[in-house]
Amino acid sequence: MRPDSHSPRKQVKTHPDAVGRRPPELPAKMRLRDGRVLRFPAVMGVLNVTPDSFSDGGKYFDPARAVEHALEMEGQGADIIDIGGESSRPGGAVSIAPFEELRRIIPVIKALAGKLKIPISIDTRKAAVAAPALAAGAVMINDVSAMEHDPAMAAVAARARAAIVLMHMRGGVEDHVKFARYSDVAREVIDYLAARAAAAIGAGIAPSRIIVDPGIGFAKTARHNLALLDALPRLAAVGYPVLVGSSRKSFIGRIAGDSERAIEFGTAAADALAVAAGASIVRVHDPGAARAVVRMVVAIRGSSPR
Ligand code: PMM
Repeated sequence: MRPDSHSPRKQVKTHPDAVGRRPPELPAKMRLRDGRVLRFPAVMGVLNVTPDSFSDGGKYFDPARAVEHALEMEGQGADIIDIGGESSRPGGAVSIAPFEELRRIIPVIKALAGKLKIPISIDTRKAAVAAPALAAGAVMINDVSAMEHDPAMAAVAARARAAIVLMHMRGGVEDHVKFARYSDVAREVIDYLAARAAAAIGAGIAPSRIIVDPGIGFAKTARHNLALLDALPRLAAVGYPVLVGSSRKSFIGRIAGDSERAIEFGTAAADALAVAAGASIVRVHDPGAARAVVRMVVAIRGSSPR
């Protein structure tokens, strides 16, 4: 048996510069508030407990199905599960009240907190949803509004010592499509995220718990998404772990082809280049594929003599 054939996860070492352009000063891991450690590059599995998300809307709206799917994603190699109760589907998302969002996600988080070995992230823009989700077992907040939608979010994150994803978008989840106008999209997004990270630190959130995300598909055309993916090394150089969510988004279908298979391979290609360019987390619908992608990138980047 080849020495590396039985335990690939253990065998892959993330030397500080083992992933090529990944800036050496970027953290190789994040310690979460419950003491668990999230090692980078990490795979975040998407669990949309919604009737209307764009790629899996309705599939996991039933709590039992949602729990089953999260466990399935853990088995496929996810390092973290991101649970969302409100869709942000471009051009048609409907904002919902916090009580409805809570009704969708709390039973799922409670059921999973005792079953999953990996951490749970809550995808919400609302402090009134984030706080009960953290109390139910989540350890990370994924806020697609970078804490701008709800001014109370920063205090909730700081008090709970939760990790927080600050994502770039313009407008709200209902109407961001019409704000896709930039003169230099990479510069504007990078400056925005640096400013939001500074605001988070000002509100008492530890720098070591901040993750930034260029918001692929949110107030972005296909051209903007590509420019941002190409500029990831510059975003990573700001110094915070970068999360990238390209998975199955419409620009991939437009470029790679719109068959299921083309979208799957297009997603894998985008994720591979993102990890090679310094992304610390890829947010995906197919953690099995993303796990293989991450292993390959880490192995290739770590193989060159330096
Ligand atoms: N994309 C979606 C929802 N939440 N959160 C972050 N941090 N980054 C993303 O790119 C992102 C997100 C929309 O995609 P989905 O409907 O497949 O969840």
